[in-house]
Amino acid sequence: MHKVIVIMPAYNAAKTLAKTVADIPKDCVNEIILGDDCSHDQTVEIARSLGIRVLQTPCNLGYGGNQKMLYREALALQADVVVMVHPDWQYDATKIPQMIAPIIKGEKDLMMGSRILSGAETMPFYKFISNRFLSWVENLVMGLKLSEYHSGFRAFNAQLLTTIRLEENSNDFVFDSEMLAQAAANKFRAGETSVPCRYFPEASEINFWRSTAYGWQTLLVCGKLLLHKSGLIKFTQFTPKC
Ligand SMILES: Nc1nc2c(ncn2[C@@H]2O[C@H](COP(=O)(O)OP(=O)(O)O)[C@@H](O)[C@H]2O)c(=O)[nH]1
Ligand SMILES: [Mg+2]
Repeated sequence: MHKVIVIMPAYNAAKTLAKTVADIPKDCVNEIILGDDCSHDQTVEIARSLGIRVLQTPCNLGYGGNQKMLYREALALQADVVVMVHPDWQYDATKIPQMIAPIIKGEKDLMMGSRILSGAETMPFYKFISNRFLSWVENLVMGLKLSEYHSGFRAFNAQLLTTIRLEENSNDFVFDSEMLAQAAANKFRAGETSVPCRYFPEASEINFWRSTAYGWQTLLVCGKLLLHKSGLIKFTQFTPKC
């Protein structure tokens, strides 16, 4: 039996957390862990009332810092598969069985829930265009053959999570891009499944300027990976843990 743990990096997710947790199919998930990054709302109280495990960052670390804490905890709990989903109810968590099936069968090491495959009709236009452009660059550099690299719904096996150097990544949003670059550098097998995405007022949406910074930082990660792969400059961030 595979142990499946769902992790949710949360920041002010009080309005959407219960709906996200309700959608998680409990029959194929062993544990749900919420990481709270010093939210100003009732996220922690609601998580506790839902009976899920709650971790709290000592101070506001950022989205990547929160995820580092969560992957560490999931691995300490002997997870075989870790599913990361945003707690803002944007991604359809009922799709967890489709996300983890190729990992459990041993065919893939990581799976992405793709909004592009599901049509992305609801995605704001500027996000759609930048997502398409960045994903095109990332396919050229990382070669994971994914329709998108920016989904907030991902699944990984424990071997990948114990091989890549998560601790060397940013504590900010670009953590997600760095993780995929590390997976590519270490030749892990990636797959994807179509996941509908919702855009609605209570969902968490990083603003235009933070999205722009994330885009540039993602391009920088691609540049670093190109240098690393060419052998011109080796970055330990992309090497496996021994
Ligand atoms: N630590 C931290 N987490 C955040 C912050 N803003 C958003 N998040 C979390 O990161 C996830 C992704 O951000 P979000 O705004 O939803 O970006 P989107 O993927 O473009 O919708 C959210 O679901 C939140 O849980 C923040 O300022 N700090
Ligand atoms: Mg969101």
